[in-house]
Amino acid sequence: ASVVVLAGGVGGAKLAHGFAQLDLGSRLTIIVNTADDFELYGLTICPDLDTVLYTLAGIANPVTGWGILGDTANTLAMIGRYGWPTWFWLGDRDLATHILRTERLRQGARLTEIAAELAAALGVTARILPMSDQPVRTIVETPDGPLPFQDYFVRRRQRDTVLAVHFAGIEQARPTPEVERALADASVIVLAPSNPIVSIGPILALPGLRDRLVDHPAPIVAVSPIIAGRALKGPADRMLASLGHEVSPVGVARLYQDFLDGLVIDSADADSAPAIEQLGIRPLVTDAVMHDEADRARLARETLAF
Ligand code: GDP
Ligand code: FO1
Ligand code: CA
Repeated sequence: ASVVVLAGGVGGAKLAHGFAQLDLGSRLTIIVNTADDFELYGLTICPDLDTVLYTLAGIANPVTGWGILGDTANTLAMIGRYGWPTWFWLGDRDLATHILRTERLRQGARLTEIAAELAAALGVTARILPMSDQPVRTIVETPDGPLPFQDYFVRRRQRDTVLAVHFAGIEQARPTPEVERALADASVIVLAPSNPIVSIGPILALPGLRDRLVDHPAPIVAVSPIIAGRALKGPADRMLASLGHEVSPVGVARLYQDFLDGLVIDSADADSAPAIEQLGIRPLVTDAVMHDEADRARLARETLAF
């Protein structure tokens, strides 16, 4: 089987790591959101790509889910001494990734090639594909005006009410040839339990991509990031609510209704199963919380079997 996982950062990386433990080798492809990417100190930073990379390489910080285990922040401290803003925590080792990525982009390499080089160097056999080689940037509309995604998420700590979300550059962006080929060859497509609006949303918004899923012959299964009316981490629950969606697996199912065959939900949401079936989507009720590495592999295995 060739498995394609669509993912954002921390939540997506956890399930992707579960699939990586199933020994699929290069038959596992993870298509990663790049709309969180941004530029800081002249460097191109790709948080979701790096989160997936570090998680699969086994060097992710287990507490935050992002960044590198045991990283230090001497560079950032010096940047602060120069009086520059330091609200985005960049570790010294993590900075190596951003420096080399930025240099390779300057040389004319595609983000896809760079992701492959970094993954190979860290011994990752799964294919980590940016959703696009063209820049897409999430903009969050708030009562105080539009905010670039990381300003909303990190600098302002997701405190602003989200009135709307749009993806700057999405009309000019394209799924990469590698993404197109992976989707065409997929025998199963999994939507990781990532934020439906700002992690999965940009991938689905790429021109033509959603239609590919609607027409796809393979089963398409999602894992709900919403459990018992809440996101396990981050603003997905508040974001869904303020954008007028039901904060439940049923609300998630509705967002993917036009192409989704199955939805994995937590036992805490077993009462949502009939409403999901009513939408023409098969529910699988199981333990959808990934506490440790064994949970990740178990959830991946159950999702694949489903
Ligand atoms: P980000 O890019 O770092 O914000 O991460 P993602 O968008 O990939 O994932 C965020 C989502 O992951 C949140 O909405 C969480 O509810 C969800 N999440 C995190 N851990 C788990 C888990 O163990 N199980 C499930 N089902 N969802 C999870
Ligand atoms: N998230 C934070 O909440 N605070 C940070 O300072 C922060 C730094 C950071 C550095 C590198 C990286 O790859 C990710 C980082 N993240 C940080 C996580 C990331 O920006 C967000 O989790 C996602 O983009 C939100 O979807
Ligand atoms: Ca993200």
